[in-house]
Amino acid sequence: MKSSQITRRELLMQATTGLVGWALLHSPLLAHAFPSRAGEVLVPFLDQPPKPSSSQANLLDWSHLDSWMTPNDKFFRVSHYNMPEVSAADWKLEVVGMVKQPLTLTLNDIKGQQKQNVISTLECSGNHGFPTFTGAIGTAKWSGTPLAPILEEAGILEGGIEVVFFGSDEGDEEVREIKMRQNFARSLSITDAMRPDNLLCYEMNDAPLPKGNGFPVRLIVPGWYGIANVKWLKRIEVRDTRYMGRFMARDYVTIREEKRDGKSVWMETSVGRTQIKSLVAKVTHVGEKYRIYGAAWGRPIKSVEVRIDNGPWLKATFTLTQEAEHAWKIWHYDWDKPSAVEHTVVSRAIDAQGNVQPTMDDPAIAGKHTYWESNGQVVRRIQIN
Ligand SMILES: Nc1nc2c(c(=O)[nH]1)N[C@H]1C(S)=C(S)[C@@H](COP(=O)(O)O)O[C@H]1N2
Ligand SMILES: [Mo]
Repeated sequence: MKSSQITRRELLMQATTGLVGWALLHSPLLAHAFPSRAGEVLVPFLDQPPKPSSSQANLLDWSHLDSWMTPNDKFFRVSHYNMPEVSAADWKLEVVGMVKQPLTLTLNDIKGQQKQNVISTLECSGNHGFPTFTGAIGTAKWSGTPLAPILEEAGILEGGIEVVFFGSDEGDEEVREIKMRQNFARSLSITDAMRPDNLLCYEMNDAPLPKGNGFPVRLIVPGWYGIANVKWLKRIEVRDTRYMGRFMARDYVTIREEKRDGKSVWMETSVGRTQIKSLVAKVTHVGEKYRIYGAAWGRPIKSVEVRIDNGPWLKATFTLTQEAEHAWKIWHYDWDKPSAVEHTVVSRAIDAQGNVQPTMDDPAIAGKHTYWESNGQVVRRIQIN
């Protein structure tokens, strides 16, 4: 049995039957658990947002983050229309439009293709856009077949510029009094669609995709915000014009006021690639030894810095050394003997090119009039006793 085929349940069974050492060496999941310190006690933030309730999209509770990978039952869900009932036996994926050879693929056809995995973080671009929505993020091992060879097999015709991905879920939309019953859809340019790490994904953390996360097949676009990762996929259509449906051109449009020579230029852009981001997830202590834990993601992260009150920026340490280009990095900073008063703690991520996660008053964030792509630094307040 290959380690990658071991399920979480099997792992838990091995853990309880005394094979913990073996499991630690071989398991992708346990090896990624946070190295917590014995007797560690959580220090609650003073500005703790309302506790995420299960009805609220199964949001991540940052202060209880204890693993690199998010278990399926704890993974957030964001769905704009209904939750479609899709039977695996009847499910078919059409690849149509400007292609030489239209395809109709069954689930078995997809599973019969080359299998590929990616461990990547999925974040809703609305995350941190408003106070009660701060846990729409998770990291999973996604498995499926690469999208590019399927598009190559269909053969994109000269003039095709976009690939539109349709889900099975549907809702009512209205534009200029025109009423439409339509499926959820998003598009990618041919270049973006052909990236080798995009997957037609049918497994999440080695289990079939849960119903709420797109069963039986969803698109996974590593490095892009949640919205691009179309669930309950049913049709892929190559087109010779830009697709301008609700989730490309009306919703999930960032409206930003930029200044050019003192004049406002209003930029409206479709949400796409993830932005650089980090945050302080939790603070714990063992006696006087305090530790700040957090995560950083969105771009290839080079370093993370922490700032306490108005002090200097201090270098954080990466807690886990796993390298996965599109997955969050977990970090910590050891905060020795903090004074027994109220403090602020904040982090900032720095990417490989030296770009720094902006503060909330940076024009990139302050000039943004919509809540999407809210990647500004998150300041937390904490009382040390
Ligand atoms: N078909 C379909 N795909 C969808 C959505 C949807 O409503 N319908 N929501 C999108 C949004 S906004 C996000 S953030 C992610 C969330 O993925 P998850 O529910 O698996 O966490 O799915 C995306 N894919
Ligand atoms: Mo989203």
